[in-house]
Amino acid sequence: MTQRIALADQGEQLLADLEALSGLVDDSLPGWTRSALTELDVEGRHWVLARMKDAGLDARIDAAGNVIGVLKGDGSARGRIMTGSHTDTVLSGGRFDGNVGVASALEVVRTLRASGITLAHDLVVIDFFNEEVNPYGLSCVGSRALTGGLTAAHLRAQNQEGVAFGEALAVARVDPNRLNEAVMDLSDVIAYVELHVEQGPNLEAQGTQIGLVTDITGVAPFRSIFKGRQDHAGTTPMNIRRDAGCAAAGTVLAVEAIASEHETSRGTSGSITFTPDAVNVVNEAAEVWGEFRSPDAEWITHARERLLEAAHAEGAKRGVEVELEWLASEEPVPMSEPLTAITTQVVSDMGLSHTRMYSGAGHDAAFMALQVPTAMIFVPSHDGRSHCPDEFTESADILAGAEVLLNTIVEISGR
Ligand code: HGY
Ligand code: MN
Ligand code: MN
Ligand code: MN
Repeated sequence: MTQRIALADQGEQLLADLEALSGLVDDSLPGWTRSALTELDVEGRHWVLARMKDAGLDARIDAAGNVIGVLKGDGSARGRIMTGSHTDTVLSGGRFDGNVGVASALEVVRTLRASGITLAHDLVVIDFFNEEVNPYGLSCVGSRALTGGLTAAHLRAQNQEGVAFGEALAVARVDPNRLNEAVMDLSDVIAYVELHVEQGPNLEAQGTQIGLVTDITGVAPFRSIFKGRQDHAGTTPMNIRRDAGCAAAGTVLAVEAIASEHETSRGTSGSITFTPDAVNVVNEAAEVWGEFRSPDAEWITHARERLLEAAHAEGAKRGVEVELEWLASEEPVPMSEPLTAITTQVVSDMGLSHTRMYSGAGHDAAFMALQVPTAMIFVPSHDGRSHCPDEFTESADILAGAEVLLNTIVEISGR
C-alpha cells in the first residue's frame, strides 16, 4: 500500500492557476477561446513559462513552441519521467480541456518540493504547443515536433485562404526552419503520464472518479472543395443548376450516415463555407472540413473510401467538381499496460473508484505513446460535454486527479 501524498495547500494554487488561465482568453467569443497561432496563445504559454519558473523548474520554450520545465531528480536512477498536456483551446471551448493537465503538473512539482521529496528521476513538465486542430487541419503540432513527426508536408498544409501553415507559425514565435531543433531524444524516458478531463459522459454516468485510458482514438481529418456555377436563385431552373452548396451538403450527410452505422465510430463535418454565401444566389463554391474517428483503423480506411465515392457522386449528379484530400491522419494508439497497471494500483491504494476506458478524444499522449510508455488519467466531465462553454469538471474531481498524477509519478520513480 503506497503512502498517499496529499497536494500541497490542498490544491488551492492549482485551482487559482486554472482560474488565471481561464482569464487569458478572447472575450469576444462565448466560452473560453485561446486558439493556437494567436498572440493570446503566446501570452498563455509565457504565463505557463513564468509559473514553471515560480515552481522552481528550469524552464524554456523550445523551437516548436512547447513550454518545457525540468525538476532535477537526485540522479540515483537513469531516465526521465514526463507529464503535461496543452493550454490552447478550440473556438468557444471550455476552460478544463488541456489546462487541467498542465496546472496539475505544476501542482505536482510544487508538492514534491514542499514535501521535500526528490525523485530518483528528472521530471519533465510540458505544455504542448497547438494541440487542437488548427485552420490548416493540423493538431498536436508541438507533440508531433517533439517526437519527430512534423513533416515538410505538414508545413505546406493550407488554410481556406490558401496560406501555408509554415507561414502562420510566425505569430506563434515559431521559426519553421528551426522546428527540427525541437526533436527530443526520448530513449531515456521511462514514462509519460497525462491527466485530462474525459470530455465524454462515461465517468459521471457510472459515478466513477477516475478513468484509466486503454487506447486513444484514430482520427482522419479531411478537406473537400466543391466547384459549381454561380446563378440566380429565382430564374435558374433546378435541373440545370451546378449547385456546389448542395453537393457539399450531401457530403456532410454522407459523413454522418457512414459514421452512424457503427457504435464506436464518429463522423463530423465541423466546418462548411459557401461562396458567395448569399441568400438569393446559387453557390459557385463550397468547402467542407471534417473528420472520422474510430478505435478501429480498418473501419477508418473503409470509411475514407466510402466518403470519397459519396462526395464524387454528390458532385457528379450536379455537374460540380469535387476535390477531397485527407489531412494528417492518425492510427488508434494503445496506452502502456504496465504503466497503466501502476496507475491502477495507485488509484486503488487511494481508495478512488476507477474504470478502464477508451478515449474518443485525441491527445498529445497519442504521439508520446509512439515512443515511450504512456498512460492517461481521466476525471469526469459534467454531462459529458467538452469543446463548448458548458464544459465543466468539479474542483474535487480535478484535485483527486492531480493527486493520482502525483502519487503515480512518485510510484514510478520508486520513491
Ligand atoms: O479533438 C480532440 O479530440 C482533442 O480534444 N484535441
Ligand atoms: Mn480538445
Ligand atoms: Mn485536450
Ligand atoms: Mn491533449
